[in-house]
Amino acid sequence: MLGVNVPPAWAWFSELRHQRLINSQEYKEQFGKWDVLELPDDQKVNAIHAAVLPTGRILLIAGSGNKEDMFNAGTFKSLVYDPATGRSRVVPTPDDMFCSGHTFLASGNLLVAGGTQRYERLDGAVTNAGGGVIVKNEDPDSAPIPFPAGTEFRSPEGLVYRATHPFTVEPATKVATRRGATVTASETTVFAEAVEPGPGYVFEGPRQYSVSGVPAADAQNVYALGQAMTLKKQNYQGIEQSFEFNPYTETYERVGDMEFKRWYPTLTGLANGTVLAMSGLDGTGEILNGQNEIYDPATRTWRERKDLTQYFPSYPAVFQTAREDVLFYSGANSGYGPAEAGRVPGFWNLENNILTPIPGMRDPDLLETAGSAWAGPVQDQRIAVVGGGGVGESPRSTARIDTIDLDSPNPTWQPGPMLPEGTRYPNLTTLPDDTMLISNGSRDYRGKGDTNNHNARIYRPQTNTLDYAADPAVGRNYHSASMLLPDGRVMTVGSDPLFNDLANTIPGTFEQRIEIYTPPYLFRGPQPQVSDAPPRAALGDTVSVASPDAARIQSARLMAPMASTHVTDTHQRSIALDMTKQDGGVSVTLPRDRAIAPPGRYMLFLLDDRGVPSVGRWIEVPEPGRAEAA
Ligand SMILES: [Cu+2]
Repeated sequence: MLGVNVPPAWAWFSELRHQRLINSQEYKEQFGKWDVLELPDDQKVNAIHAAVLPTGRILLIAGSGNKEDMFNAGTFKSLVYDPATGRSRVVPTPDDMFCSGHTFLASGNLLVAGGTQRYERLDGAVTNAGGGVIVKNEDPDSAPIPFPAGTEFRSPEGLVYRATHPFTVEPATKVATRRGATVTASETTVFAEAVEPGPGYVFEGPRQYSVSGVPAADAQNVYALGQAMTLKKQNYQGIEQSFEFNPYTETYERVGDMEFKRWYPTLTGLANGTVLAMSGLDGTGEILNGQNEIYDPATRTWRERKDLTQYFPSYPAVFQTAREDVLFYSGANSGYGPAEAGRVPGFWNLENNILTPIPGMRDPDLLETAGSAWAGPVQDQRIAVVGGGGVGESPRSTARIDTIDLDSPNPTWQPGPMLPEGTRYPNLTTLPDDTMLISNGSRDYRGKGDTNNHNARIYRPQTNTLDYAADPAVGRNYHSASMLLPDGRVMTVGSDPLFNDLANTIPGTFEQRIEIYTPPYLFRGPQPQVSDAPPRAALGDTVSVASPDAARIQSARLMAPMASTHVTDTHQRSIALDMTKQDGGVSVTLPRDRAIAPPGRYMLFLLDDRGVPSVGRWIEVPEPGRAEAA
């Protein structure tokens, strides 16, 4: 046995040479360095969601972690990890936030919305016919009616289907008109399945059902409609629950439910501090057909924006632009929805709901599982779209990096450099020196056929060029994330391969190792020190930042903490600050515009003449008008 495990001498020698090379100062200064770390067994989580909290700690959310046995057991996990000490703590997780959406609020809380109501059932695994029904209530004067799981829907033929989950039916809406009033029945979509297995319960075409357990007073007004009950594949289903994770108490606080259940939604923070939730699969596994809703942190409630009806595939990458009422959809998304709908990038005007498409990107049919992010400071208004693959389980992927200047009078896609390989699921991390780390990903769907890309590059938006970076040791594809740490390093987590082997025969195991990248800038010399900085600075303010290294400070950036999942992070941004040197430090001026710097917690970095960043100092940018709270 020993003989089998000892590598041939040349392999050992070349490995030794490789180790000496990648650990040499010259190499690290040019390409950076990766270090793998492993948490104790009881602290390992399937890191599907990752966020940098304003305490400097990292929140990793697994929920059920893409493990159906954990889901069935109701075992949901989150971990808070402190990169400064290496300590971690499992925190109670009240619901299955697996494949939820999230973004940071002005308060520093992380809003987490949606997640998993039910795991998918593949073709052949469905025993009882199932489908969505719409429960209607035509009575505007009834109270909301709660129904338990198991509520029965009976067809005219006497076939019975049961609701798999509880639901609540709202009263109809009544709008006064000149001639009296118009009543619109309320609609609640519910998933139901046949009380018995077998094809006898399958049908296509509309049916009206009676609903069990309706209070006598509402009997005439409540009924259900359905289109089909089938034995076909049943998708994952979403939940409406939402939470704010409080980073100071490290607890989830339940807030108002969304109006729609969502699995794979994107949450985008808007300039005014509210949050827009888009897309996702609903409670029946159907992709939401353009129902978008807004979270108001002041009331902790959601409300549908009925005027905003744009449809997107799941986890769409939608960014707040410098124009307050205009969002930009990069076309990148993460995995559900038909090929022909909602795939073209463009500007979405929230005042009139018009989406102005901006075609012209290379490989426009390879945008699923692409990464996208602001390239350079957000004031440049340049978005980069990196890699991506074909729709669904396609083996196709692209090495494309294209950028677009949203501020140009006629925004058009510009070709950038190509990655070394086709790359689905690239992790994009904006660094304080205005470069972007592009790491990991795989050529094929979920790393099939052993196609993880063990490489990384640093993209320079200013010159539209790509630099080589050291190779990560761990391969990462689907369900992976990266984030900029407060000390200027980058942490990568997760990866959920479909298979573990080249022949695609061994089911994949979730990657639980963490890897930390130390960029070249941290090998060029000591980090400049920040000896004092204000905890708070309002938009337009000029504040003093004390530093014993002021003589060599050349720039200052505010970095929004990352909150990444499914290679989608609409919160990540770098904000350039105007800077002048003064006695014993520098003074920096924040932009005036809340579309550039939405209220929130940021990391303030000072960078020296060699591009070496300080350790980030947390600073609060309060909502306009609330600065005096300091
Ligand atoms: Cu997922």
